Amino acid sequence: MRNILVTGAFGQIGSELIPALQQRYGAEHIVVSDIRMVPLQAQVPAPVGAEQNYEQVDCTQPQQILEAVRRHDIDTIYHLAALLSAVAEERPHLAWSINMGGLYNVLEAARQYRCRVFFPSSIGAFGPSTPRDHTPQVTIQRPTTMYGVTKASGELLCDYYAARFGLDVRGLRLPGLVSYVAPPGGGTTDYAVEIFYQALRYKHYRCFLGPATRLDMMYMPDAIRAMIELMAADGGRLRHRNAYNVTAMSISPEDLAGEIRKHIPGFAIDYQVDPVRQAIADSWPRSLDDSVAREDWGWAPRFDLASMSADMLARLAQKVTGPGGIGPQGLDPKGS
Ligand code: AKB
Repeated sequence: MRNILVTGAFGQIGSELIPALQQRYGAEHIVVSDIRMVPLQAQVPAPVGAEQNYEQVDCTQPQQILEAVRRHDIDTIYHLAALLSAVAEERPHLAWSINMGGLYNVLEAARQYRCRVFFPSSIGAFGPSTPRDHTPQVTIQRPTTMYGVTKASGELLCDYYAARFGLDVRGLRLPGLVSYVAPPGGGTTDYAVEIFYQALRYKHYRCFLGPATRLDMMYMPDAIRAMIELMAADGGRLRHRNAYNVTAMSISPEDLAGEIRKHIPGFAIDYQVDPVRQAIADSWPRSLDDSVAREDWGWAPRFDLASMSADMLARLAQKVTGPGGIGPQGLDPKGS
């Protein structure tokens, strides 16, 4: 094997993907890249080994990607650098530049150096005219957000590079991801992470989505495993490379609050709906059908709502309230 480049590595996914890749393939084979410097500007501690195998890469700059791929003898790229849905809606031009421009540059580098590529699509690649329940693998995709436009277009661009240039490009339509390691930034599903921090700190959370807003979610360990398993799968069995529906649970804020209350009696949730994020959520599926991923490469989640919540609370308890914990200072006490 040669080496693996991860772009946007200091984000929510990268912070857990990097250690998993290092463990599976050896730290010396994993090249960590982000627009942020390591480790000073990273929001989270840089993954182990990041100092050695680090490249500062702005994906909108084609030369920077080409250089990183050439210098490190890269044969696989996990392209994670992207803006999430809410921030993309605030800054649509920047979102197009980063999400589409970045992907194009990565695919071009992959074409020139014959790399395999992983592309994270999203439930955001669907829109209000998509069937919202048990959303099929192949269905209407007319997203109404800039994030969704970049994800649906990204899937098509990946398919184009696969068909036209024979590139091995694979992707997942990821649901909201819940993680205790690094916070998400600017997504519509971020409430499902914030709620755990605020439950432990204040026994109270003010949610920016309405109580019954049902969306697909997944615990990060399952998501990391899905990415690695998809990239390791026998390519001959993959019928829909860009991109596979995957999910672990379909839940609403009131479901999640009810589950947390089993561990933190007295936990209270109230609602101050953000119209922008609510409109985005209302345009997305309520539940994906991921049976094609299960058939083609054996996908199966290991965490459901109960096991995810128990694990999140146990792991976050130490981080938030334990010795050396970050505590409530500096946080919005209303949890909004
Ligand atoms: C977001 O909310 O923007 C992301 C996603 C579902 O793609 N978490």
